[in-house]
Amino acid sequence: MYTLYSMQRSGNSYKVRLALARLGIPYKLVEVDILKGESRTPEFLAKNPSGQVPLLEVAPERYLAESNAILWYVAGGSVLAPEDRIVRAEALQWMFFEQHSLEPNIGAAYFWIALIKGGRELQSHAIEDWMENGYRALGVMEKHLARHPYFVGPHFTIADIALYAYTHVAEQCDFDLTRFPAIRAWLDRIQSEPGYVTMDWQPQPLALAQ
Ligand SMILES: N[C@@H](CCC(=O)N[C@@H](CS)C(=O)NCC(=O)O)C(=O)O
Repeated sequence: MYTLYSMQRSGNSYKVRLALARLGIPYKLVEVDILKGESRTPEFLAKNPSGQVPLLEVAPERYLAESNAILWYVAGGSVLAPEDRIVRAEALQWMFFEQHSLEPNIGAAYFWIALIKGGRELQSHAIEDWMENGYRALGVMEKHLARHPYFVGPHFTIADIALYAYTHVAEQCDFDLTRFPAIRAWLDRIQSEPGYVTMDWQPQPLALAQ
């Protein structure tokens, strides 16, 4: 059984919980509080030298980091992971976009504004850039979603999961989504997907690590 090292309020960790829930894959969940430095202990760094969650133990002592790589691994062979060469490349295109245009801006704003007490004041110099670049990323997504129901092909895939994680909390960190109707409709579509779970959801207690 997989062991997922995750933090409940981390969007990157939520991607993996959402995919595992949708696929009905059981796993052990280990909560790592990055705010208490739990991802920077020698024990954790031995598992993931980047000192970050999510981290998936795929087999004893074999660890996989990077949320989007984990999504490809857990969803491999399922309907969530496109196999057709061009569709797969399109999924990768959006997942790279998520990592370089969305997560560093909306993810950073979410972390400092929604999770860290006093974070808004501490990061006042950076917030303007995050807002400007975050809105630019939302604009790109809006254009695509105005013409397509999902990011890749006609179905929900891991590309949607990757982009959903931080977009669905954007309003918690000052982004106004009222001017992005296609994004809002897509958020609603994802929430009505079978197996959808919220960011607060955890697997059944039996699956929780001791
Ligand atoms: N590119 C990585 C980013 C992972 C990441 O930034 N994780 C954050 C939580 S969302 C973390 O663990 N931060 C703790 C730290 O850097 O010390 C991914 O997609 O998994």
